[in-house]
Amino acid sequence: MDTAFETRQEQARRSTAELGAQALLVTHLPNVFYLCGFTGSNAALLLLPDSVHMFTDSRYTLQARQQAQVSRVHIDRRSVAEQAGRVLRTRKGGKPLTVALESAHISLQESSLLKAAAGARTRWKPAVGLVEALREIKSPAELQAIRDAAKLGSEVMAEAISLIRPGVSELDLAAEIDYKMRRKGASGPSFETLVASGPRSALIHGTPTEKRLQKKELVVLDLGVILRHYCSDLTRTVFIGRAPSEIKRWYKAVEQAQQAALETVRAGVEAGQVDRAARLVLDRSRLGAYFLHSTGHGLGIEVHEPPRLGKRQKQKIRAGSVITIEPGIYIEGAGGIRIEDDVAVHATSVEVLTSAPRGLLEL
Ligand SMILES: [Mn+2]
Repeated sequence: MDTAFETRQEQARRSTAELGAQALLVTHLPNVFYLCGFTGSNAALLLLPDSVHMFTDSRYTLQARQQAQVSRVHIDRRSVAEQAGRVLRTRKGGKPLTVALESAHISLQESSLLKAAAGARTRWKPAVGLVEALREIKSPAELQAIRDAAKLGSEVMAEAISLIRPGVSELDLAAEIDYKMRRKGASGPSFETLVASGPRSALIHGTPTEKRLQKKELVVLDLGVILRHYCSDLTRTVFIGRAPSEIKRWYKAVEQAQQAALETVRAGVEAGQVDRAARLVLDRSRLGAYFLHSTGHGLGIEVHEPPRLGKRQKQKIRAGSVITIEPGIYIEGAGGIRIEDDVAVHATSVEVLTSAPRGLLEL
């Protein structure tokens, strides 16, 4: 077995024991991938004290054999939860077993099937964020994948900005962005590419429409790529034409808020402190009321994963984590401005992974 997966499975067993359980049922696909390398769209992983079982269906017979670093792959028509329940029911030994279950990642129906199939000899304990906590600390290979994804995303951003001109539709621009990332080797976008122009830029998740870009408008581009299974996430805001002084003032405030957060983030600092550093700058510019989301989030196999950089988050930023720093303001009728970069937090330093220019671009 690949030692990276062996190590992760051992760590997951340790966290499971700390929870007071002897086994872990993993139903969140990014966690299945993290623990055994399988990338199929239907799977569950059962980590028992001395074996690891993965459940999927016949579409993945060959792929599971190639990818899954487990003791045994089960291919069956039944749902993966039911399959896991049956393995638990038929296991040897008479003692009851407590199984930690990813309760945030199983449907009510699957959960009923699982519990019925496992029978009374199995007890259940909710496990929330157990594997995610392990995923927070990236290995050198994981960090390199995110670094490369961030570099690729930055290149795509530079090319996308060069395509901005009046008359181009948001959908056209988004399609070019997605095409370019694939041509550069990405397996796809890490989330639906956002292009939002004019008043639409005030929509925090402004999915592209047929609206055409016009002179004297803000344009927010938010894009991310998946490369070797790891995500990047990058946002830039540009103005078409010479920006009025009010837009310049707003932009400067967001830029300074991001700078303040970047100067605050380091290993051991409370996540909330990073958020508050950005918020304080916007509050002082009387723009705090327009900053409607948290300052950032973890980045890895998923584009949004722990830690969350919200104002009340007491959790400490850990060395080895990769996070986004992305303050923004959204003013109804006028538009929105967001600047987002990805950073890797090392023991004694912080590395900015994205490289597109941060200042206001007036095109
Ligand atoms: Mn983001």
